[in-house]
Amino acid sequence: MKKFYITTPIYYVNARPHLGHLYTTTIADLIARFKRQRGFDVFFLTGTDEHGQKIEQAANKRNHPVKEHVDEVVAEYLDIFSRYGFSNDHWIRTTDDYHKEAVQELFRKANEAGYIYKGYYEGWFCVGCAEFKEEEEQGKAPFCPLHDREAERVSEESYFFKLSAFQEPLLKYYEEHPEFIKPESRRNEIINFVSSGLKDLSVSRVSVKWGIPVLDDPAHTIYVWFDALSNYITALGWGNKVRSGFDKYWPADLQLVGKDILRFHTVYWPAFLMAVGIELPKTVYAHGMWISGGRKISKELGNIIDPNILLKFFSRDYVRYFSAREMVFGLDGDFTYSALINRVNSDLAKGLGNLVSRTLKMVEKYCQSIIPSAPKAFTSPDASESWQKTAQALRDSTIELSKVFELEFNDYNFSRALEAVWEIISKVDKYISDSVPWNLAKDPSNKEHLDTVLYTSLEALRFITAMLAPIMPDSTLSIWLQMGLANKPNDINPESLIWGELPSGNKIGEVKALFPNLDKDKLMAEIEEEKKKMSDSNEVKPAENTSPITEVVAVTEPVIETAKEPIPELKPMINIDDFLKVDLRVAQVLEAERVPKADKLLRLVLDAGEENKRQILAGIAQYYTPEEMVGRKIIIVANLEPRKLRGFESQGMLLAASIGEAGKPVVAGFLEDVPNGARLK
Ligand code: ME8
Repeated sequence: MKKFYITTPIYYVNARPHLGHLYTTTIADLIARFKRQRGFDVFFLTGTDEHGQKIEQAANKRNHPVKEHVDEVVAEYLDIFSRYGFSNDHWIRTTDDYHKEAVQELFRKANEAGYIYKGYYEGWFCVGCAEFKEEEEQGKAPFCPLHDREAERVSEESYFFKLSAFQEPLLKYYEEHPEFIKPESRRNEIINFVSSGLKDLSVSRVSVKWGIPVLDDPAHTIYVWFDALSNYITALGWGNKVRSGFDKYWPADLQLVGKDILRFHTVYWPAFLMAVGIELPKTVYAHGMWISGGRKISKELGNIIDPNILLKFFSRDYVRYFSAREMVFGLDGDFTYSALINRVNSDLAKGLGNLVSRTLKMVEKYCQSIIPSAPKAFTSPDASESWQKTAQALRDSTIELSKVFELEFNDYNFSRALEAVWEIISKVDKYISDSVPWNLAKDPSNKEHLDTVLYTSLEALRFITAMLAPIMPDSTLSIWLQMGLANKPNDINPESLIWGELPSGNKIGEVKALFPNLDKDKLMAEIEEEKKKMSDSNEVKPAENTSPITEVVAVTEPVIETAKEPIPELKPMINIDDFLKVDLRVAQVLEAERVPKADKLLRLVLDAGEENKRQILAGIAQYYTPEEMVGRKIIIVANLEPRKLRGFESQGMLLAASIGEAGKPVVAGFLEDVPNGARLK
């Protein structure tokens, strides 16, 4: 049996879970179910990252003992995740004894192999990122745009990991294993980062008490990322006897991460593994970020979307479907409740739900709830009536599109995979409407034709339902039961479905409405009300507002920061010809980096659909990290005369809203996917 080991990041317990954590776990769950359905022996791991200064600080702010604090937040994660019905095989906590023991062993082995030495660290540390930061201006604390604050000065004795020794081996590995970092744009970003040089990494802290002590030198606690990354092997029993499965499941087949933590997973993590001679994971895939009000949804920025609210108003299948369909995997996506409601109404209520109910109701009405026998169109070589040909054409395109679904899903293009399924749905809908079965039913001599229409539609529905099972496990099970089918759609491998094997003679189950149309205005008002209630009575308050880690607050949607600002004066009128001179284009950020000695500038390398890449310099570095920008689709003025800034040529200009007196930029983008190079007019 083929195995598939899939992991999510383990989440920090400094604050409550939010949509972002739910998203990565949802996508991992879709993939785990998809693989299980296709016969893989899957191991799906998720869990919590519980050590380090950030957690210690969050507990202190609440005046809670740290262990009590982490237990409370973990309980909340477990509660939410179980209500979402995730199918993970294990939940790792880095405070579990087996994990601690194994991390010490990994540290010891890396030391034994000569990759760890003792030294003195003098520099800057961002507690939010749990990352040491480069000093950009001498003596000045680097500013972390992700956490909206300055890094802290650290000077203490520390163990160092010889990361510098891995620059060449890593570059060689990336070269030889192009599938190691996905998507491609991120791979380039990491290759550039590593090519520009790697410094040794401080991997212990004496000033942080909440961590795993170094064996034989317990004054030092192990750096939280060394501790956290190891979870992917300790959960399988590496370095301990409590867990098992390392020989069976390692190396991981897919490690899903948000793009915010890709560097840790594709530079530090493989270097740690290389140091102790453990095989590297096959693929690390970085997905994009959910954005709200123009910024990444994050507990630090206080613009989170609460999974409790989602689950109160939307079924988990809705959230799963929306996660897979709305966000182009790998790119950022804007989250709004309004878009979620629109998706449910258009794709589920009007689309899938309507097709299921109209088909089954006809079987109820015209066939006394019994599935008709397989028509000649599919059993006899000489079925040559035009309506038989139409049924065969629908069969062929269903089979064709289910292959597209497989290919796209296997490539993690979930939205495109779902588009293929919805293409089948609209074809079946059209087929039913064009065949006018309610007219056929008026004349008994049309029985064979009528049965063909119903059987063909049901058969397409069987294919659709099996394909959608990993994405919407609850609704597909319900459709399956309504169709009177045995087994569960989860247990059916869609690749082995054979058209025409829908068992005839079966009685269909009770026909129930699956996806009632949502009353948007009413629902939006109720959500607003609930958000207010939740922010008034937040039970678990892992971090308080005074903390540098801002407390979780529900946001009104979208956050319009400009609401109370004076609107800038209108510029003099131009005519359409003036406007048409400006060539605005869609471009995707392939690479992004800070410009040395320029606080405000990011250098962006863009794909604007042209033969050559473009480079532009954008004054957004105080508000956007390079990681946040890579992968985003932006709008540029493509025909602006090039100019030189800090020694680099800028070949165009990025469009952004300018907010407040400080002119804070909010980069313009799109809610839908758009091709690079498309013109705006
Ligand atoms: O980084 N959109 O934990 P974390 C989509 N403990 N996904 C998001 C998101 C958003 N706006 N915000 C968060 C840590 N995520 C470390 C990881 S792994 C060894 C240690 C998701 O609680 C996304 O997967 O900050 C991101 O990488 C992760 O949550 C960060 O979670």
